[in-house]
Amino acid sequence: MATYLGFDSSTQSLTATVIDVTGDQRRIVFEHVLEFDAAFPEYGTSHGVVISGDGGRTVTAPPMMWAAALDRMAGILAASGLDLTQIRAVTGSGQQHGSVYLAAGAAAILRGLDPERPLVQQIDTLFTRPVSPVWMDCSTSAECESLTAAIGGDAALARLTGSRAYERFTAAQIRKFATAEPHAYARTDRIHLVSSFMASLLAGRHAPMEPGDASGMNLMDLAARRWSPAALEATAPDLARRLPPIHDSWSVVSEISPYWQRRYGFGPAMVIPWSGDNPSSLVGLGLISPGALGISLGTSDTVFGPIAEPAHDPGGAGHVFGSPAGGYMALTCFANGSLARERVRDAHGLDWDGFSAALRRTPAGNGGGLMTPWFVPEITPPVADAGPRLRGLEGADPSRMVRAIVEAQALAMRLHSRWIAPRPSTILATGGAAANPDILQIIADVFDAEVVRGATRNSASLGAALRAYHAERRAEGQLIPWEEIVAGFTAPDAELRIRPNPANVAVYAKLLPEYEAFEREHTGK
Ligand code: ADP
Ligand code: XUL
Repeated sequence: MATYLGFDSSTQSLTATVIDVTGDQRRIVFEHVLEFDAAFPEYGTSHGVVISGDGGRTVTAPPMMWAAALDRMAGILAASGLDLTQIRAVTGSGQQHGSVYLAAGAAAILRGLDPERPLVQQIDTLFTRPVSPVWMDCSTSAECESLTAAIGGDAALARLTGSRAYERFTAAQIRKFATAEPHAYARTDRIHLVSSFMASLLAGRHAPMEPGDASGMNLMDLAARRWSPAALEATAPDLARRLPPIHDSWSVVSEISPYWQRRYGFGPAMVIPWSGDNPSSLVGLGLISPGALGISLGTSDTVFGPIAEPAHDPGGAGHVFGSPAGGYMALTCFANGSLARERVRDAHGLDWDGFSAALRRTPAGNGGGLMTPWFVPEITPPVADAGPRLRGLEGADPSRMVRAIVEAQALAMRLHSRWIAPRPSTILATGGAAANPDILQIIADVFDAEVVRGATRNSASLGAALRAYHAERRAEGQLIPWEEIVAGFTAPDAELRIRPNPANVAVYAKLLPEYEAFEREHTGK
């Protein structure tokens, strides 16, 4: 048997996927999701994070919880009946941008983990900072300004690193920590991303980063795929020695450490560097050739696609990352994704069926009513001052409010993804809310494109399992083209193919410039 394991340590959950590629066999043989809030109530998270009292700007999560989840998931895998000795390679993806701060003793602790005791009992001295700032944090505007000034402006920083400065990106977060807690920073020996932290736990040593997730830091020279000395210098003192090296996405870190082999029965599987959740979804959706477009409706909503050259968003609102399949990917991220939809759903006492019924009951265009979906500070376009803005919806009934949020999100996605793919003919949807065909219909109508859904909603962990397969074969001297790697796994769900409705397409073609003007009116840009 030849099986490969992929994880996705996302905002709200840890997912594991095992694929079997024995002979002509190509199937998913294990898929399991652990929701952080429900499985680990002792960490006190809500939707996987802890939001501070400063207007929701500081958002963190306990890295210990992610480690506990990895340990628990390994136990579930061991109890599943799968033969873990047959897993040849393992990798994963993490929510992007979040950072984990480790002390000098970390390498010895990782190396010496005792298989007789749970992971969390052994790693409490690992951290110099008990919390990790995550992608929802937007408390670092001052740090962004100083980084931008040091590099010579938004355009210069975007040319160098793939993005202008963003609050959630790791450079600004590291700078804030180094300034606010200089003693803890001084004690910090290694700064990991969520992805490279999780890979380090599996490898029993400090794992490298790879270009897919390292490009979400404002620290990597995108063209050279190595740390930019100028960006490091502008961020924090002595940063170079605190960052892991950047290795190819398909390199081999090491064998999975004795802890996992002895405690759970893994064989000597190769650990491959973990990537970010969006780069991993790119692979898990089979988005290999430029022109293809994916939409992930997870905690955040993201629109992304592979691109051949590291082009930049002329509007300055998007990012260019390295693709873990080689080349580059373009991405636009919206903070107000699933949680904003849930806000509207809950405000009107609905469940998802009720939410969907409201979408079916109301006409495209919502009778001219418009909303901006900014329940929390927004990334795209940048809006610091949270609160949805309304036009023609004062006193509207719940159904129109439901339609307003989904239309606003879809219009914003279209508006801010034109630089990636101006007229996509097909969109691959994934993430929790891709379960909802009525939401997907509005996306199809706004983009005038067919929307299909990945065969699994867990495209990031499937992407990781596929990356493990690719890397292990490559390490054994067999270079399999990506089209072949993903074949049989990423064909869209045959049951669901949502075609745009021409009448609605016409309504949204007219509404798009109106929404653009409405957004501008409220952002002043
Ligand atoms: P992440 O990977 O960011 O942790 P997921 O992709 O797992 O998040 O998506 C979780 C979200 O999916 C939940 O917050 C929920 O709002 C949303 N969701 C689940 N089912 C539905 C549905 N039927 N309609 C709309 N949204 C849904
Ligand atoms: C992407 C982003 C989010 C996180 C969490 O830039 O911030 O999509 O990766 O999913």
